[in-house]
Amino acid sequence: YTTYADFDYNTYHTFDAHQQWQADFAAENSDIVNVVEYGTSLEGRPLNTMVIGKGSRKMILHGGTHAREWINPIEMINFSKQLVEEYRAGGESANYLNDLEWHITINTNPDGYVYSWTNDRMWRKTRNPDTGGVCVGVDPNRNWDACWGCPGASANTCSQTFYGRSVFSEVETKAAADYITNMSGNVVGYADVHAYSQYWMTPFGYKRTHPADYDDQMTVSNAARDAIYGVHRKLFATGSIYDVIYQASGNTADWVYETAGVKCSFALELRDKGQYGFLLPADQIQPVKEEMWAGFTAWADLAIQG
Ligand code: ING
Ligand code: ZN
Repeated sequence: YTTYADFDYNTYHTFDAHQQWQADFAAENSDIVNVVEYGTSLEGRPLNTMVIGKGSRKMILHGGTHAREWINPIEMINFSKQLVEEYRAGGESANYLNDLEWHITINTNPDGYVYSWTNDRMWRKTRNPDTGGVCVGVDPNRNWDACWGCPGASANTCSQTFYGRSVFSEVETKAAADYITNMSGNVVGYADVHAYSQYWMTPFGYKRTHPADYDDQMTVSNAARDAIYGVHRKLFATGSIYDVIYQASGNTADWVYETAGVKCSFALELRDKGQYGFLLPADQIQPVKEEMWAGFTAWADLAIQG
């Protein structure tokens, strides 16, 4: 990391660089950006989130849940930066910060992300060694209290979808859940941002049944899909996690919908469709930024309207 002014938004960065960028971004924009610490990872790294904007309706974005999905954290950075730039420009898009308050976490799983840089580029899970089995790490997207341990997750510690020794065994998932629970109402939107496959998905993942709010969720999903498609003609599939991918129990989006009561809770999968997969070339960071700005703001437009 050199300086904030020299930060390269079109390449991938280490966790420490993300943290330094975030601190500088907040310092440069202290009227509208705050960093809130909500916990500490198992290996002692900060769990923190940027709080951006001054509206009463709150939107939450989680990046970096799975370590190897490097596109997600850098797009949280790019989206946050653009929100503030548009606010400063003072046009119509300034309303994304006037009318909403965004809680954006760059890396919800810092230990995993660091490990994907230092040891194993394909690492997905947390780095918890206390699994009760031979392998390290719990899938943070199977560890939540949403039919935890049901079909669609694994009891095998070596599995990529190992659900953990107990529900919320991971300090990273427990701290994130507590943070959401403690947010004083008015959370109108949530997205857990993953890669890859190009999906904009609703609950549920743990069961085939659609949520009571499915029609409203699909209105948002399809608006976002159409907006994304309009930018670079990348087609995102919409529907429930169960219908679009497979049964996945204990996942974050289901818990945020069912337990935290956030009506528009989504799970996204960014580019691509598998050509590069987790190793998405850095020259796609900019086009992904452009199309996800369109998708997120199509959603925000509906959230502002209520
Ligand atoms: N795939 C997701 C996984 O955790 C998913 C699919 C996303 C399931 C969101 C449930 C909720 O298996 C990746 N690539 O992470
Ligand atoms: Zn993922």
